[in-house]
Amino acid sequence: MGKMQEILHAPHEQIEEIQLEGIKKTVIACYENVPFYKKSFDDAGFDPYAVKSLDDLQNAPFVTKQDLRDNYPYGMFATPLSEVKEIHMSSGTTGVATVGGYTQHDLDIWGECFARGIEYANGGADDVVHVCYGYGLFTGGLGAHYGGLYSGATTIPMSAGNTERQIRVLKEMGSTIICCTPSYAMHIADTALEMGIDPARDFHLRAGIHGAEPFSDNFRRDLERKLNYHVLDVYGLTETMGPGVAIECWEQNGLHLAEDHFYAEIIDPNTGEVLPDGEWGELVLTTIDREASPVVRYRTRDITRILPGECACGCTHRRIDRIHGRTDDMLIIRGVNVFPSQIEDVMKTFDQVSSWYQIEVDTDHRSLDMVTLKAEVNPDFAFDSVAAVERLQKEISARLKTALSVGVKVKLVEPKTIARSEGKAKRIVDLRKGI
Ligand code: ADP
Ligand code: K
Ligand code: ZN
Repeated sequence: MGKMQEILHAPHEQIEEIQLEGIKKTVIACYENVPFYKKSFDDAGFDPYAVKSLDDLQNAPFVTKQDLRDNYPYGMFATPLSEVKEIHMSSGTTGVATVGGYTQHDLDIWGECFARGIEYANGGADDVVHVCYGYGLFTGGLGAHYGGLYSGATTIPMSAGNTERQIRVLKEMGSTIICCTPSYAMHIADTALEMGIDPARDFHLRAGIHGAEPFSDNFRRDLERKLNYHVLDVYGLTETMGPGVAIECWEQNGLHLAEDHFYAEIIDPNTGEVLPDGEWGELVLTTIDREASPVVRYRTRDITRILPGECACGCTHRRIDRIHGRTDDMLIIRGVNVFPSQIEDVMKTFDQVSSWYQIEVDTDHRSLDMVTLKAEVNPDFAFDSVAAVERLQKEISARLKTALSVGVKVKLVEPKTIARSEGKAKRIVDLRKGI
């Protein structure tokens, strides 16, 4: 059994030992090298030298994205710059970027973690890994790249963009595994079809390792049908490393955390209380062996749960459910909490609409919140019948009202009218003042 197989199948007690040893070192390294942690541990009365069990970590204070921003650029680094090999920054979806540093060891771990996705796809040296996440500060491109190298695969550093060229390379080089955002994979598939290339037949893909943004099961099935491959969801964030913190195995039944590198807790986002397995809440991560940018109890703002029980694949690392949305994506519409995923769940019950949509929030003349869902119809929907369009709009709107308790105006648009993205899709446009 290879080294990776060994760690993926290690008894959970052994993983917990690795976690405890790593966490003890991490909290001390943070305390001794990062003034922010020294102050925050002292203020909270948390003694990093007194950690004796994993539960003791619950006494440590949380760290937030704002804390990382406040310490921009190097304030959170626990190693001198002379040991830092690479820098990445978050894509800044929700504001000022945050910075992560990587020592050689951190880069090695990153490759190893992402390569687990390739391992779950039963991949290795014989695979051609086509990476079309953007290369650069965004962690997607290089994270997948290091994963490809680690697994021994032939790695093609395409980066995002120039979609027609992506399609030629996918076809001609016989790429077997593609890594990019799910929305970009869909755009590649649709563009290929327009070019008269059938990706299900003309590409040679076996698996897609797609993440960096949420996508519905319906979207996944669409992708799998169009590209004739298996989609594995990969999760990660710049603040703890990048893609590879958790990845789905072939079972597609939750994402296995890389538990020997990350310790996960689920908390109630309002009270901070740690929740039992199975309950939905905010994911909190502690790095176990990150050197340059360790985090202790980082609040990811991502909503998920720990899936209880064991996975049929035999991997012993616990699984998180697919990310339900992020607490900062949650829209508060006239006082009601709404997640884009809830809207998506309703949309996927209608065959006539595609997976491309945008949610626009604005205020009306009385300063009340107003939500408009722009959704593309499928190409075979007869857009020329005004009556049919209006009927469908009303139907979707009524279904949304029941599901969300919020009125949503539905505006159906022609196929291909919502902007396609090469990276993360922009699903929400909030035009309200002061937001
Ligand atoms: P930013 O916060 O600027 O988007 P990152 O590029 O680091 O910064 O993105 C990390 C975030 O992307 C995560 O916190 C999560 O919200 C989202 N994300 C990453 N992978 C997934 C995934 N597989 N499913 C859903 N959301 C994801
Ligand atoms: K350096
Ligand atoms: Zn599994």
